[in-house]
Amino acid sequence: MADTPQEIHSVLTEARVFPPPEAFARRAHIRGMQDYQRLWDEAAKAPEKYWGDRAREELYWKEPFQTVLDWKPPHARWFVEGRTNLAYNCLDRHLPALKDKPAILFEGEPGDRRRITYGELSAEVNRMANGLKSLGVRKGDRVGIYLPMVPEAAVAMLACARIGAVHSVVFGGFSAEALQERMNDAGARVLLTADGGWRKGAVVPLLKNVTAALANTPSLEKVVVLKRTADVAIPSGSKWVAWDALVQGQSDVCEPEWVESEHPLFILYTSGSTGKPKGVLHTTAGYALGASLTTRWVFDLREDDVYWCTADVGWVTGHSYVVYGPLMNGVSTVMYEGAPTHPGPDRFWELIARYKATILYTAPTAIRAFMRLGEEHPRKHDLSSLRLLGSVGEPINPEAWMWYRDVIGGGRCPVVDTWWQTETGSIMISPLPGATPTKPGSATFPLPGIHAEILDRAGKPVPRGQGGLLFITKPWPSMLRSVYGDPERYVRTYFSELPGRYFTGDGARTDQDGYFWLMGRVDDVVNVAGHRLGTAEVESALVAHAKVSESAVVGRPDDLKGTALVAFVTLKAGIRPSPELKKELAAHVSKEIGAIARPDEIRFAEGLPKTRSGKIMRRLLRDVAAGKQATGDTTTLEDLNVLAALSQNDE
Ligand code: 7RM
Repeated sequence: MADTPQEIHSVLTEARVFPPPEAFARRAHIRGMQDYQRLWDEAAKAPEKYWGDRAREELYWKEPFQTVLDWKPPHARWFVEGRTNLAYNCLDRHLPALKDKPAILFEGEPGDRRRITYGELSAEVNRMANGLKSLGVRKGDRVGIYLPMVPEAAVAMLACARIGAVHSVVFGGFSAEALQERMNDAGARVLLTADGGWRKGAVVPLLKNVTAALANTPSLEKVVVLKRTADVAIPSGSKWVAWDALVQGQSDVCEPEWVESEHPLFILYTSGSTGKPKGVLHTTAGYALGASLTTRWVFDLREDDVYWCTADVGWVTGHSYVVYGPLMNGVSTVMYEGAPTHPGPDRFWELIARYKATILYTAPTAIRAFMRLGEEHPRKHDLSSLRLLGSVGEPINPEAWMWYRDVIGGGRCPVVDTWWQTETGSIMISPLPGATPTKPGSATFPLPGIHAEILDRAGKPVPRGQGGLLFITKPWPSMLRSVYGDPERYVRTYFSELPGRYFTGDGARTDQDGYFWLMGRVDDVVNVAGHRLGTAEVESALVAHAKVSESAVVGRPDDLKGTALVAFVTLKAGIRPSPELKKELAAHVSKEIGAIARPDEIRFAEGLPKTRSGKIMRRLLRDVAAGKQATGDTTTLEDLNVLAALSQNDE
């Protein structure tokens, strides 16, 4: 947690504005700022009417709800007494109209392809739901999912939702220990996994990790194994079940479990900066409403869209925007198993051309990696099917935003920079592409019904232009309900900064036009000679330099200034590190932002330590910069070697 309640100085200036293309706006769900404003005002004036109306329109209800919201801060219950089922909302209600429409367009890393229609997906889900029941899984039981990005991951999630079981997806890149910890915390009875998955031409040894984890997972009764890489055999023993054998012979009819709105839907673990991961708990109806509505509005979905969100189902983005949001809206969603640059640097662009994807939703870290590889790769492919681009996961620096818009979007596609969190369940702050004039690097405005406020530690709104802490001050349907098994941690982590108001952990500011600019985690704020700087802005200035690919800026204790700025920089392909270049970069930051932001030290690095979902782990870099051994949780770190290399680098 940042220490002092002073203002955070904002140093980023970005003046470009891109209004929605007229032709786009004309056909959009929300067509202008007036429409947006009207919805926002309506929601603010009568929130329960607003959310109640949306919930009735958006979802199929087996039993109508009686109360829209029961809010006893910080505990919310939404759509009380209603009953629904999320799998039914994703599948059954679209049949028979969409029976033959592709629900999932799958491509494996080795190049294998499957086109799965709504009818087929529905049958698969029902067979697995019956299979789970045959293993004794009942409503409320926890089921672990540890799978590669294959359609069966979606089948597994939907099958759980169908029978009221609570899924907990663990990203396939996590280790045996991480899996074990999560299965034990959730008390999972069954684990759905695979022998392996494909990544960068190699097998991810899922089954090996599961076997190791099983040494200490007392709650797990059964492990169901999908054959994907076929490089290892399923062990023998009564715990082990072959996926095919489980679903074969099961009926493709399975009556949905009509669960109450607040029935738990899933647990998803998210790492805190210290200590054990938090099991973020989401419940059924509120989450479903958030995912469905934001997918349609933010991506301005049309029936014929081919929508591709590149996130893994192991992250919340994969839950809300690969599986549940698109399927509730009846569109075709692309699912790709492997690495973005395998077998070549143009794999993504080849996929877009092949599937004629109309919407691409990916992360700044991927965009910066593509920038580094060069324009020639996307230029080789026909990307003219694209009509909308989205970004999520980190602040996107204006440089990357412009590149995304120009090179990938051909200058014609709106870019939506979407801010949200595992805890928020669905997108909170984002442009509506037919309405909002965008500014490169700004997530623009909160969606209707979302009360995002930038406050100081005393709860006082900070003036425009000044940085502060981002809070959500009113409950929203897709908010987390608890930290699984640790309700006290829920209150402490999210509602103790200012009681009754949800603290995001992020810093932000608004500009003179009221646009929101996210400034990264509050822990990533540094105090240099009395100025609190959001490191994201210094990074943004560095990345704007033609030779820089990526950067991470952290503070190091300094006797004189209190904190000195240390910048870790990776260079674009072909650029050689040199002492002159360090000077050039330091001068560049001074010029762009001012002398207070001039890095005291610049370190060139081959790579930066990132989480497996691509977020830079500045916490670890702070230790490296201070010459310390990295401390705290490193289980989410993508590549330990990167950290080792950084610690040695002291030229
Ligand atoms: C969806 C997701 C949440 C944290 C969040 C922010 C950062 C995400 C943006 C962003 C700036 C964005 N869930 N973040 N999106 N920062 N602009 N558009 O990423 O739980 O894994 O992470 O990610 O710090 O608090 S998450």
